Amino acid sequence: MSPKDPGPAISPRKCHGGSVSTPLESWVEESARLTKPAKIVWCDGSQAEADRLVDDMLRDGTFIQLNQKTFPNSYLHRSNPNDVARTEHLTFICTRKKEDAGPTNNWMAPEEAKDKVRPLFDGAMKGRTMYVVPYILGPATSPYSKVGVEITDSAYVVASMRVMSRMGKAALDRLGSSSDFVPGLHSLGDLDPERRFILQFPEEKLIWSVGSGYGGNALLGKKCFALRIASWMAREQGWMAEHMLILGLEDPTGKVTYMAAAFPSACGKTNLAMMVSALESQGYRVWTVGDDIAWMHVGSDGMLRAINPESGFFGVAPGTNGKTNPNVIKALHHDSIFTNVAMTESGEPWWEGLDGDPQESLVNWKGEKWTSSKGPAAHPNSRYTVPAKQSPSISAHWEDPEGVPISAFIFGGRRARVAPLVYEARNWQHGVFVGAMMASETTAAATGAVGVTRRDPMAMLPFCGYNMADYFRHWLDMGPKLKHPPRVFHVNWFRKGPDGKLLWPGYGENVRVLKWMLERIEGRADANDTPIGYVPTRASLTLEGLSVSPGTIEELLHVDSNDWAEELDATGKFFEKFGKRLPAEIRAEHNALAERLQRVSLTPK
Ligand code: SAT
Ligand code: MN
Repeated sequence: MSPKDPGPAISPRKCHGGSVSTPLESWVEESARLTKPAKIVWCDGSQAEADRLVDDMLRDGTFIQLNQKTFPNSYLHRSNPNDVARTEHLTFICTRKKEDAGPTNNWMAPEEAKDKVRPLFDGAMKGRTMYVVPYILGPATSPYSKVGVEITDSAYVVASMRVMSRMGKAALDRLGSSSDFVPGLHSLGDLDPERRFILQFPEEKLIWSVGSGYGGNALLGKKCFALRIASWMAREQGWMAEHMLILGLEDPTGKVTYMAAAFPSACGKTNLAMMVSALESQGYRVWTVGDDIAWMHVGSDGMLRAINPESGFFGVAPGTNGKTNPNVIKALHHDSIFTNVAMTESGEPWWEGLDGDPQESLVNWKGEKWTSSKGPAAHPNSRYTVPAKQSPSISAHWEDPEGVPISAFIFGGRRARVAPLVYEARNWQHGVFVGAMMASETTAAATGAVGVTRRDPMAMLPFCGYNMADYFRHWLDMGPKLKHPPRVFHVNWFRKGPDGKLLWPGYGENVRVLKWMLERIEGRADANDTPIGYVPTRASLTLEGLSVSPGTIEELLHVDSNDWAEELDATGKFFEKFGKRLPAEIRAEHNALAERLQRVSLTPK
């Protein structure tokens, strides 16, 4: 360190009296030696601290004030235009053995990864503030919650972590002088994609992220910890960390049945979790527990118990409006952060699909005066960040320490063809296979081509912190540990007709499908036994008040043997990647489906 650069004053915090450093203090010290910040701030999560951060960010342009009458305490952040989505090709699982990361993850050996990326952290925080952000994933009093600490030089990340997790003093209190936390070192670096790396070290439960300030790359509690590191922990410890929303479906008697649903990023998890039910007048309501991630343990009652590790929603803005998600529209009118949306003349956030046509007076997501030649005004992956408790749909049980009991798993994705509106798996093992063969068309949530169908088992392809063959094994093993394993369903809201139009209206009408699931769970709804599983009979669906023709319903429920034979082929090729590590049960289910399809195609019509 040069004489001009005395380095930061360490240990501004004396919470444990003695002079021996806690593991947290040692790690902060070590990180400061590497990144050489001008100053270190330990975040306590208080309102005063948040206000100071906002002032700083308004001053340096990181935050732009929105209309404080209609959007009090809400701000717009514009990320670097080269840094607007997760970068899966720059995301690595760093395990000692390559096979432990598996064929679907990018891999680097831990020491090689550190040698490569350490120089990018060296001096990266010179002249910047290093924030130490302690956070709890999960309700503060839950035995299932876990502590993480993110070190970052981005004030936007701090403000976002304050919404998305229980950040600050509560986390330090829970941690005490223990070493039981997941450290995550983050620096914006120079934001050059050539020098951007998102590294997970699951064996030592460590995260390094450099070169991106965006969402899942930078809010390390989210995908890096709550999914990649946690999925590894969950297998070690016998629980599940899944890319799932959690909702409660209330029936006319007031009974609430909880369901968890895995869809890939930007496929409608937030909207489903926060749905205003089209059957509300019949007594069916949806309550939100979580919109993105579920941590689930075997409860003492033999049910799978789910907590939401997060405390906010980081949702896709485009397409969100008073019809598609009225609850979030109500929630985001205060204390919210908007990222890469457009802004109206009166300083309100705007995005495609909000309402009306874009006005010429808009400023687009890059801060330029918008014209139609400039493409969408809001980036397709622009986001709102909203505290969960602000949603009118938030469940009274969303912070229950024991979690809510899960009665159904729902898998789904965007499929223009093949997958029917809904079907139910035959049993747990078949359900795991249904999840394992999931596929979806890619979205703007990650960089790369949009609309390409890819296999995305359990919507975990970008988030599983270990070999997916072992992940399937873990899933198979979890079922028998449960007295009441969740029933497994698959949905597809995105099936299209020959004219290319969506067949199903979606959004609030999706409650009709949830109601069918509930009635299956209760043994009351009919289904046809098809090669792929149980598909509703037309009569078993509640369709009153819906203007969808009987022909369209038939199309929605149709199981086409040829399409499925192709699907089976594609799945088979995907499974081949895992070689001998693929559990025999998955192979057996694959063969059984092939046989059932064969039988149907041989049956005279
Ligand atoms: O940017 S995030 O990874 O948090 C959003 C998503 O892709 O689900
Ligand atoms: Mn997600």
